[in-house]
Amino acid sequence: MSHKFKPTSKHKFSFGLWTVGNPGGDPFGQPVRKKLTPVELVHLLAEVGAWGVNLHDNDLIPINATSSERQQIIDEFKNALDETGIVVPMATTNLFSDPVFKDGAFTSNDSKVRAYALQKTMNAIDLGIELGASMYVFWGGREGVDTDASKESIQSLKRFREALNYLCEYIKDQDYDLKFALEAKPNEPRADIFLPTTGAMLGFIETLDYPEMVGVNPEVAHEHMAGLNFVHAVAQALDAGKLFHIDLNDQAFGRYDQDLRFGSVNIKSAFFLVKLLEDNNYDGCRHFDAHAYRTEDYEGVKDFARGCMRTYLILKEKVDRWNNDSEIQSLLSEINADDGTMDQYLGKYESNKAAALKTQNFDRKSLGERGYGYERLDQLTMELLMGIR
Ligand code: GCO
Ligand code: MN
Ligand code: MN
Repeated sequence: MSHKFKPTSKHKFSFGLWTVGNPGGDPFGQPVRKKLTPVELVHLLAEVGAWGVNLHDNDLIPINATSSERQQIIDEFKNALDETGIVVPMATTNLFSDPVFKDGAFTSNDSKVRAYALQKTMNAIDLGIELGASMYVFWGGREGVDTDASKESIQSLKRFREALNYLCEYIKDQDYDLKFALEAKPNEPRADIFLPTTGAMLGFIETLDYPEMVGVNPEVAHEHMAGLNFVHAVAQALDAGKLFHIDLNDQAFGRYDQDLRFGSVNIKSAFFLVKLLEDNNYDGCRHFDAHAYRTEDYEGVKDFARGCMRTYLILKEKVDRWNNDSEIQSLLSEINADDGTMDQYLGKYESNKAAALKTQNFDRKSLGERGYGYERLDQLTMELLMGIR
């Protein structure tokens, strides 16, 4: 592999323990890879050149571990971090695997489950802080329904809001330097998950007590599962100053949750995503929430992880090329040509502006006849992506 696309710490490439550690089980078949320990996974990530490792509480510490087992696991894990230089930028809670969460966690109809979910999350936040995390992700995997008979949806939103407000207060109380990132997904494992898209999360955040502490963690696959344009979802988050974290992977539209290697399905949308992030100087983690094909052994898992980062860096180079391609850029200036005559009408509303605009005559017919040149622009983009520009 050429040196040119070598990941470095400045790229902030991270993987979850659950991603490279995914042993390849699926609803139809057994795991196909032996489970590696968190320490082994940290070494694997260091070997492929990653910068960070993210984790759910139970990726590191089994749900039934005793406190002395817990401490030993943490000590060994911290040693591996020190040895490799790998950091823990993000942590999260597993609120979906154990049967206790089969009806959700913060939105469960059982108040004991809701209280347990808060307790488990506070403990997992403490763990994240101990490991150095500054971002905390909330993915409400089971915060939803299989039938609307089961939960009243406004009440569910209230419960979810109450839990997040509670946990924001906890962060303030403990004086932790930690932000929350909410991750939307439309379905799987529930038939319907509440707040199914990044846009829905952005609206919800504004209803919280401390909206400044909370942003989003959009995931490619999740927006694609909803049939939406991921680039637009991320743009809205950036525009709102709410892109706190991002889950990169890939996903064919209309399929089950695939978690494929970044850029392996929709190359053009991956390109425009990287362009959006890089052009806007996104400086958060670039987290790959994906896993290797079930056909792979651990050499294949390393190929998968290297591939995610390499594709990102190749696309970043393509973005530079696109931004400096004289034909593309001159076409863009033609498309956006502006003689300034409309400045008197556009921009912020003023009543005299509006009055003047109402008297302006527009040649609607010729405006409607204009060609925008997007076929040529897109073909140039595709040729650049296909490697001949
Ligand atoms: C999924 C989700 C998860 C979350 C993870 C971190 O589809 O299973 O993407 O992988 O990102 O639980 O919160
Ligand atoms: Mn996912
Ligand atoms: Mn995710």
